[in-house]
Amino acid sequence: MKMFSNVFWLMIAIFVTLTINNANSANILCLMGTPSPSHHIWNKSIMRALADRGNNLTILTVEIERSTKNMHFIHMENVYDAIYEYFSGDGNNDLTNKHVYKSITLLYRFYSFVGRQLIGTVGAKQLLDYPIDFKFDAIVHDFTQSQVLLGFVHRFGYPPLISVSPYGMPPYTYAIAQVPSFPSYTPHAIAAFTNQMGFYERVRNWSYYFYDWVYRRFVYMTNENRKAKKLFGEQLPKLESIESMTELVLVNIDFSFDYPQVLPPNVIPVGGLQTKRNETLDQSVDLFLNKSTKGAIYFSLGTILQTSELGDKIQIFLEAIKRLKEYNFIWKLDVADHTSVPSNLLVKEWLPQNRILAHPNTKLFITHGGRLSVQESIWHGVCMLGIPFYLDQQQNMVKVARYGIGEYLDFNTITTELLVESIRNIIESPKYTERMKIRSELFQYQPTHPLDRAIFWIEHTIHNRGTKHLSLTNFELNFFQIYMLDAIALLSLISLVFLFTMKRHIYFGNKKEAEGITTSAVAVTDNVNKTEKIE
Ligand SMILES: *[C@@H]1O[C@H](CO)[C@@H](O)[C@H](O)[C@H]1NC(C)=O
Ligand SMILES: *[C@@H]1O[C@H](CO)[C@@H](O)[C@H](O)[C@H]1NC(C)=O
Ligand SMILES: *[C@@H]1O[C@H](CO)[C@@H](O)[C@H](O)[C@H]1NC(C)=O
Ligand SMILES: *[C@@H]1O[C@H](CO)[C@@H](O)[C@H](O)[C@H]1NC(C)=O
Ligand SMILES: CC(=O)N[C@H]1CO[C@H](CO)[C@@H](O)[C@@H]1O
Repeated sequence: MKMFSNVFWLMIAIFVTLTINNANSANILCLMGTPSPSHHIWNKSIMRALADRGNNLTILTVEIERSTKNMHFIHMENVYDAIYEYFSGDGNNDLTNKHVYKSITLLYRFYSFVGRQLIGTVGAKQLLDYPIDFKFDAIVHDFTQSQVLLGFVHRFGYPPLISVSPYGMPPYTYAIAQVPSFPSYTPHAIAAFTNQMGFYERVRNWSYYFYDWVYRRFVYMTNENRKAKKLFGEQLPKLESIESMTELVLVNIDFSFDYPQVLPPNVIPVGGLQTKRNETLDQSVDLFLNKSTKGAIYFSLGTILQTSELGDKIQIFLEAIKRLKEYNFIWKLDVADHTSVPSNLLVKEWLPQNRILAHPNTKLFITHGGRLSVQESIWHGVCMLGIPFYLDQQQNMVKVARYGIGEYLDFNTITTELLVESIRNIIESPKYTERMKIRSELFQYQPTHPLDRAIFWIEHTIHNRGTKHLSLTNFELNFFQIYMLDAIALLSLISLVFLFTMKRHIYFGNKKEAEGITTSAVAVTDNVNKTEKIE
């Protein structure tokens, strides 16, 4: 009998474990169409964590990755090649443009170009040819761009849609989650404003948002719809209506660095989730970091910029490094010729950035000011010297300088003297480090790590499939309704009418006293006259 009950309980336990495992393992489709290796790092953190928890991931991506047990990659081929060609053309596509309207236009043109590449790939066709009854429990879409891929939401019968963006919180997040947008508080990502804007800047910022909205809605999305229909068929609903079905939006912001703003309950800030990624630090690199007595400086201009774009300026950097003998430099650089590097410099094509920034001897990060880099730097409390190139990098560095946790230089006017002086200044004056410590604590002092939060909310959404109980887009409101402009207009009208009649009423009262004189104006003068007469 004892034996029997043991077996019984064992079977119950096995049964329960199996069911729990089942509940945990969902089939998730990830649509990752943004060609940017740094984005890759960000969403890979999410995808790896989801896979580790037993979910089965199908990942449509432009990156080349080897599939593992729970991560099945479908590669959209040759997208990077096409992009390099696109940018190496006549310079018309150059995203380093400083003019905001032009930058916004160029960015959407670029997105559109990428969209065209994506739908032509074998990878996209392969996913399209999945068995007709293949079921996904959720779709995770990188909504930074690649709106054409939203056709897959329709193709797979509308499982819950989860939108993620490593690119902070793009202005078009409002389009998918009806985020109340107050351009008065939140400068456009590309504009180098701070959040305390004067009247003129507010007007300009507002016009950036408006331009962004008009361009996206009437040019970009129209094109994307046309492309998507080519791949998914004419019966595909509008991509705008598909994207607004989003149940959950994970945005790469954190208020320790990003300006505070109002968010609907289904828009979750998970900024900095990539800081939890698992990297291995070479022993030689570790040793090099340890060797310098005064500290090490990490130098990386991101994953997109090619060394060739630095041109002759590379000498300026090398000279500065030579002069700063007391520090060891580690430079992430995709160049093979390491012959003429100074002895205090280590050059590598790839480096585990997160680990290096976490190293106790790292004193400064010379960065292009990309969002992910800035976040990692703050998380690990390393001050920054920025050399911003394009897109949001400028704004990020303006913010860094404003918070007093670093400085930035203009690449075009950079000199060895400037570099040496700025580096010394930041490392040697304690105020930068002190303020950075405060920011870093603000960032880290959270109930959960941002990655755990992201995973929690994804699983929460899959679990409560289809309830959309956190989503403001349950109510279809237009711009005027959201900002109550219609109500304000009506109330203003009523108030005006009321004031007007009140005025008449007052005059009417006078009129009575004035014994039947018709126009109030006359009545008033008349009254005055009368008073005078009486006196
Ligand atoms: C992560 O996102 C980036 C940008 O959206 C994308 O290019 C990349 O393919 C994604 N990573 C994976 C593993 O799919
Ligand atoms: C996991 O995903 C792969 C790739 O989409 C698919 O072939 C496989 O059938 C899935 N496994 C389960 C158990 O659904
Ligand atoms: C990190 O990587 C190491 C070595 O690759 C591995 O042993 C460890 O389990 C990993 N940790 C996590 C949390 O994935
Ligand atoms: C470098 O220093 C750190 C702590 O300061 C230590 O944990 C690590 O083992 C050292 N690495 C080497 C290769 O000496
Ligand atoms: C306060 C602020 O950031 N002002 C900026 C407004 O925009 C112009 C042009 O983009 C900048 O030059 C100002 O610095």
